[in-house]
Amino acid sequence: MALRSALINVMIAAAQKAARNLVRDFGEVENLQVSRKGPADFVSTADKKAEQTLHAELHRARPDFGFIMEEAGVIEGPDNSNRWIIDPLDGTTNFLHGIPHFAISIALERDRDILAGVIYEPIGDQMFWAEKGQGAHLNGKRLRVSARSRLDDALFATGIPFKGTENHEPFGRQLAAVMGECAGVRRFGAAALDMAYVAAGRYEGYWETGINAWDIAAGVVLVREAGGFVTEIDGGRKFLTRNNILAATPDMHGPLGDILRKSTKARD
Ligand code: LIP
Repeated sequence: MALRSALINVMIAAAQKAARNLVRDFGEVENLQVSRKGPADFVSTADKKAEQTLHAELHRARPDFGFIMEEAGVIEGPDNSNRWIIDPLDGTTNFLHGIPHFAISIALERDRDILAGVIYEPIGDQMFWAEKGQGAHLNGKRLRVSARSRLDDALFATGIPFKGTENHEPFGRQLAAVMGECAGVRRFGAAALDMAYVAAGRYEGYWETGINAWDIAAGVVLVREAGGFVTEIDGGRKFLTRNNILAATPDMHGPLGDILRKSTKARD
């Protein structure tokens, strides 16, 4: 069993506390599916409640740290080198539709670098965590990215843009290019879990455009500590602010990036 630092213990305890209500609320969502209005308002309240729990727990443990959260936005703290980056419910659309694939994602950013990350998938009780220099873990098990080295065998994950988001047409070209080269492409609907699955060796890579920092921040340290590479699709390092990401094994990061970049140039 890996020895967890005090920091990781704080993050895990906060995630577990917020998850208890989220799981209860997920049970309610199933009852609300049949109503005409649907469970949308209920889910948005569940999301906010989870965020408030995470904020309260993490603030109590580290009162000086700042926050960036999906619902409440930025809260500055007196210590401006440390901030929590939080998605209280990643995979909201899945949750809303009664699909048990969602997670709580908590990252600690220190001096603009992601130092630690926890991604908790409460239905399957999968606690993914990583800390810089301490490895990536799933519950008690150490994680390594996949060793599959052939594109033909590679399974990738992505996010499909939807109504109200951009990049629909370029995404169509990216998908067409990638699907012709690999064993499959999955869209499971929770970016944090897509990243955690790359760290766990389940996918060889994941890419998405139009993505927010809170969806991917914890996954960055997980993938890196499991031996993978994380960049923007063009290879840049500003994935937390430029809304696009490419996370993959060392063998697949280059080939997947090449395919994605070529498909973007194809129109020009
Ligand atoms: C969602 C992601 C999903 C992505 C969406 C969205 P939310 O996060 O995890 O995979 O495609 O763009 O960002 O809104 O459920 O926290």
